[in-house]
Amino acid sequence: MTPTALAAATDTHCPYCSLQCGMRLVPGTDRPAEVLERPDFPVNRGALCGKGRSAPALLARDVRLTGPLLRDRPGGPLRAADWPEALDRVATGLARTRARHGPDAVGVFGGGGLTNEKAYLLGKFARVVLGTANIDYNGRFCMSSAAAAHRRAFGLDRGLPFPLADIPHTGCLILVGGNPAETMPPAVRYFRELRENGGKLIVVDPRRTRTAELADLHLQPRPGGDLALALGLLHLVIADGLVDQEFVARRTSGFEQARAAAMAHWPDRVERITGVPVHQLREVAAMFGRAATGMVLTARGPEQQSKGTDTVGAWIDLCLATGKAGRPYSGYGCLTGQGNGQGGREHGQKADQLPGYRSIEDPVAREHVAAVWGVAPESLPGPGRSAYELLDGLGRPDGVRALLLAGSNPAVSAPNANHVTERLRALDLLVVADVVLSETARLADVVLPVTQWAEEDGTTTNLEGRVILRRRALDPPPGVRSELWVLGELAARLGVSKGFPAGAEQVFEELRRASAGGDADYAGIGYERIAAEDGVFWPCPTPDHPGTPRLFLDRFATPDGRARFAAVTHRPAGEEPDDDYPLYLTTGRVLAQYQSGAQTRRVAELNAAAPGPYVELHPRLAGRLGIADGEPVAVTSRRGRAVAPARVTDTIRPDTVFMPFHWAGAGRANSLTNPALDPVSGMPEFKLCAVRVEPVGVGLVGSEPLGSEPLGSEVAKPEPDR
Ligand SMILES: Nc1nc2c(c(=O)[nH]1)N[C@H]1C(S)=C(S)[C@@H](COP(=O)(O)OP(=O)(O)OC[C@H]3O[C@@H](n4cnc5c(=O)[nH]c(N)nc54)[C@H](O)[C@@H]3O)O[C@H]1N2
Ligand SMILES: Nc1nc2c(c(=O)[nH]1)N[C@H]1C(S)=C(S)[C@@H](COP(=O)(O)OP(=O)(O)OC[C@H]3O[C@@H](n4cnc5c(=O)[nH]c(N)nc54)[C@H](O)[C@@H]3O)O[C@H]1N2
Ligand code: SF4
Ligand SMILES: [Mo]
Repeated sequence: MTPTALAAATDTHCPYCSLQCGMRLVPGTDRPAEVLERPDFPVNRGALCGKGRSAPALLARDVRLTGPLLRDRPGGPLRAADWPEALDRVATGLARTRARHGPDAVGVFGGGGLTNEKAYLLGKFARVVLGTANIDYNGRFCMSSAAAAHRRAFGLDRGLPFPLADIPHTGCLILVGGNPAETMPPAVRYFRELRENGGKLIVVDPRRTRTAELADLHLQPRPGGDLALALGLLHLVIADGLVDQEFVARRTSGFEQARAAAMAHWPDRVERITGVPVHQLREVAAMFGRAATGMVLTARGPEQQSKGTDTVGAWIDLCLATGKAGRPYSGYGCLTGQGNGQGGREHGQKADQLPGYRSIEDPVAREHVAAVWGVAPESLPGPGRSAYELLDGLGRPDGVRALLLAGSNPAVSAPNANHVTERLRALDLLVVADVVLSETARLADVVLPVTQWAEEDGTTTNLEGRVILRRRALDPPPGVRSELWVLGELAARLGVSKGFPAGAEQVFEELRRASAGGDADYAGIGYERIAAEDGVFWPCPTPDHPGTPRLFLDRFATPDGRARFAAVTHRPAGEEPDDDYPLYLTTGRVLAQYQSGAQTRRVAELNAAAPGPYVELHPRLAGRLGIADGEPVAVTSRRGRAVAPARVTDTIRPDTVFMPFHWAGAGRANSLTNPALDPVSGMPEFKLCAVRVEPVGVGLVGSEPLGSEPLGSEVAKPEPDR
């Protein structure tokens, strides 16, 4: 049986990445819905990747949760329950923990895939109903270093300060640690058009990716080399007289300190640190420094490091020194990742934040938001722990003991995942709201099945800062509820009967007021307007304001209007290779799988395209280790071990191995990763740790421990359709 589809075609957006490609859904024949192109939507102009095209498979009942699940005793099986029982159990459990251990012993973990409405209400629920400081979300693992650097330099964090459509018009673009050919395929068009227009594209990646293949020049540094690389380029543009003195004097502050720091990063030294030859450094410095306009874009490569914030700061410095910011077709930008990776970081599911990208420590912000929420400013908690710190503390005397988790699957996606799984198991109460029975949901005491993308209205904010509208296209299965409704029911059971409406537009109307006057000001944005205008760029303070596709053209968002240089210097990673663990491991994505794989591993055609984990290694390394292509290899770090087939390829550096992180079990990359945190952003070091690689005798594979997932047998069949 398929869900009831509304008769007409519905214009909406993809459930996955931050491009939020426009698509049209129509009732399906052998699927709940069919996807049609929507050529009129400007971001993707009809193009979709295979994930977007196959997304309706997620709506089928055989892959998803259709009713609440409960565990009656620790270690017992999950069984079907009805909503009143499940909600009572959650409310009682949260209240009991709060009464025994205080409000901060109750925690919330959200996700950057949640709509603005869900993220906003989750933040309000944590602060108003639970009174806890401890709410954070998976965006901490995503773009938090770029966000921190953005705020430090420009006083404001919006991933891209310009629309993607500006990219083809810049003179020289350096893309640092991003692989959009696999992670945002429809966006590749903008990079191709840039080259067709005569602009230069430079890609920085330890692997020669499909994206690097498109570039005029590919720099292939060691993982973690990005900070030194940026400083080396800054050194060269200064030495070669390519600094835009007039721009630096008029629109920036702090250049002298940054210059002094860069001078310690002379070309030979940078070559030694990064492995990038001096002649390439000179070539890039000249190309970028001499171009009339230029952009630097970073993605997770340089950001997911324990020095991610400083690294992004150094790349911003390069833009500022050469006058390539705050001007048309120039600037620094971050390619945000998740479907609502931008909006999800603005409206209060972050530990230190209130809606509108306000600081929870700012008395004026507290007063404004408290007034919208009808509570006393003093009742709002202060800042809580960042994502990994929160997970690391689960079940400990001073940590969170009851956790409500929505929109993330940390048992697969968190760093040091063996340890995180152990902490999740140590909780007194774990409540997971999800669409599918993810690896994390399998660990839960209560699983709440929620509506997804095509089944509900809601807004997301794409990587450009464009607020867009997803329209409900079909009815969810009867046992499934929106988390807006769930939060309202829980609030009522916990004594707060007002302020948690189940209607998305009603929540958005309140979000508009809560964000008014903040950095991310949505006050002038309404559902009808979004639909009429193909999205509206924030800040947009009033209904007659046109929105802001381009930021910083007149001034930066700092108090004095000047962009701030970051005076930073190279430092090693949290862990560097040594005799015991002689290789770098880096991790990332493949085209056909998404994130922890909770959704895409349930889609047959995506699984066919990317069936399982693998370890990419260079032929020279493979030869030295006696490993043949396709043979199982064991990768060991100080934290754990993973086993997956070798993929031998000369596209990777010989000192580095790569694993995608989309799978659970023996091939889980995060069994290995290092939770060394960036001191400013709290970002863990997903992009490098030290490992040892060995062949595994074929006979031994079956006896490998299955990582986090011995639980399948414990889970009773989900409740049948009602
Ligand atoms: N198919 C697919 N698309 C996705 C996602 C997905 O899971 N699957 N997820 C979405 C999300 S949430 C995000 S955040 C984005 C991520 O989008 P990207 O940042 O493009 O993806 P990654 O593969 O994580 O990393 C990009 C590149 O960084 C390189 N890299 C590794 N270490 C380093 C380093 O030290 N320095 C440099 N310069 N580069 C390095 C890797 O080799 C990789 O090619 O993708 C979004 N789109
Ligand atoms: N080694 C390594 N690890 C990484 C990374 C890396 O590059 N390397 N990248 C990191 C990055 S950038 C990210 S963004 C994270 C992502 O990793 P996760 O946070 O695990 O993200 P997803 O796998 O997208 O999990 C989202 C979950 O929410 C569910 N879901 C979908 N829609 C809804 C909804 O509306 N409501 C609710 N309640 N649930 C919903 C999905 O079914 C899924 O189970 O992984 C991080 N981990
Ligand atoms: S690029 Fe991203 S938004 Fe577009 S179809 Fe693919 S996953 Fe969806
Ligand atoms: Mo991400």
